[in-house]
Amino acid sequence: MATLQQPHFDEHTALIVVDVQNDFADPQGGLYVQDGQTIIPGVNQMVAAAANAGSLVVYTQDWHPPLTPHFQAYGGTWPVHCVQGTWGAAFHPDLEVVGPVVRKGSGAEDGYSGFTARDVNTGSDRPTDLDSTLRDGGVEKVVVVGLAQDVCVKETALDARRLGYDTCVVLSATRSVNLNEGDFEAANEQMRRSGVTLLGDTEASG
Ligand code: VGL
Ligand code: ZN
Repeated sequence: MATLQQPHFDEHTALIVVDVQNDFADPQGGLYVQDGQTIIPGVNQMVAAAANAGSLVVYTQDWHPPLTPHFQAYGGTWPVHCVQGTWGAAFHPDLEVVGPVVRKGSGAEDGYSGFTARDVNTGSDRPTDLDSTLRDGGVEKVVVVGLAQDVCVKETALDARRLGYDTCVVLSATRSVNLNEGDFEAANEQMRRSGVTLLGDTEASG
């Protein structure tokens, strides 16, 4: 039985919706995350709750060039996904989009976290607009949901902690890729150790 644990939203809190795009959330997507589409009603409920409470709602969008070392064909880890301007990179049509969008991974980088872009050749990080968008909005606390729990949700939550935000992930509104067995549990452990609060039903996200 899924427990419904809703985070608290107020004007110092932001909801970060990570990569709810067709390639991750549609079974026909290039990097479909098992059951990815099933989080969307819960995410939309949180979007509504956040908007009602005056919380900023920010979206990240994985946004790759067709040729990137992020993809298997060019030395990376992943099948082709979220190529700029394609159907797969578009937000899932059921997702309520009511706030600013931060695109990531658009250069020669992995771009897992919504806060940073990492160049895969040099390993150096540069910031996206996300941190300044939150700071300009007076945000101190972030709630992170979306896809995938063990990749971009995790990296975004870890960066949020590193940057000093009180950070919570609602696991029932995430799903994991599980490239390797146990990635879901390992991601939870890493987030917990870094001071990220985990809410929601963990079983439903395995
Ligand atoms: C993601 C793998 C590659 C994600 C993005 O959004 O979690 N995963 N690129
Ligand atoms: Zn990607």
